[in-house]
Amino acid sequence: MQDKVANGEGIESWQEVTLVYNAALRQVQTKMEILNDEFQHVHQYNPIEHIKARIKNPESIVKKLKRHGYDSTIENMVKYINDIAGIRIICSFTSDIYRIAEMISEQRDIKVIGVKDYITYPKASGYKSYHMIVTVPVYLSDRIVDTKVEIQIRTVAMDFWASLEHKIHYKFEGDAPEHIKSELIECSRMVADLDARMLSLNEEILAISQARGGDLS
Ligand code: 0O2
Repeated sequence: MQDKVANGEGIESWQEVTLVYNAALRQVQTKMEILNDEFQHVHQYNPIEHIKARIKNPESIVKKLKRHGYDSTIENMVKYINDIAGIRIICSFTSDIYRIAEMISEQRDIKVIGVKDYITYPKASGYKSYHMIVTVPVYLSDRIVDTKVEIQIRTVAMDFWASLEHKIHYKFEGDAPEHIKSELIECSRMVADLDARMLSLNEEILAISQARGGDLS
């Protein structure tokens, strides 16, 4: 029987970090694909548009450790950086976000250790997204490593906004001109409005479809 170790304990090199976090990433990605397939089977509808997965590059990890005042050690990476493994789930409608978050938290082998709901409480920049930090058990030959994965769930429109804002943030090293910042805030309002209108349109279409016996075509 393998011993269970907490949060990446025993990881000693960057190679081990990538091995374990890549395994965790693949597990969560596969789980999401299975849930999406099952949802399609039961409800004839896919809540997930697409999924992106990435391992944070070492430079960004070191930068983030520095930002938080920690030395660049493997131990600190594993302990303090929650998004070494990151999955982004993009969906069509805001309602899908909470549906997916609930499905994730109901998975027996996933432990939710933190949630940041930037949809109900957007950031001052206008950023909207639902973040979950979870752990999944990675089964190695001699131990089971509970490994953190950050899951970001957002709509296509929120993702479009966040990608551009991220680019601008990096371009101006976090100090973009005021008119660009306020234009971004205005765009985030438009994104929220678009998401709300698309959701209500979709609900209307579903209601009509149900009234016609399930087929709109
Ligand atoms: P990068 O360059 O994308 O990797 P914590 O996890 O609680 O210790 P953290 O990481 O600040 O602290 O938590 P948070 O707020 O959940 O942010 C995690 C990630 O979400 C960020 O990673 C970004 O990818 C994204 N994010 C957060 N705020 C914003 C924002 O205002 N705009 C955009 N575009 N993305 C955001 P990194 O490592 O900060 O950045």
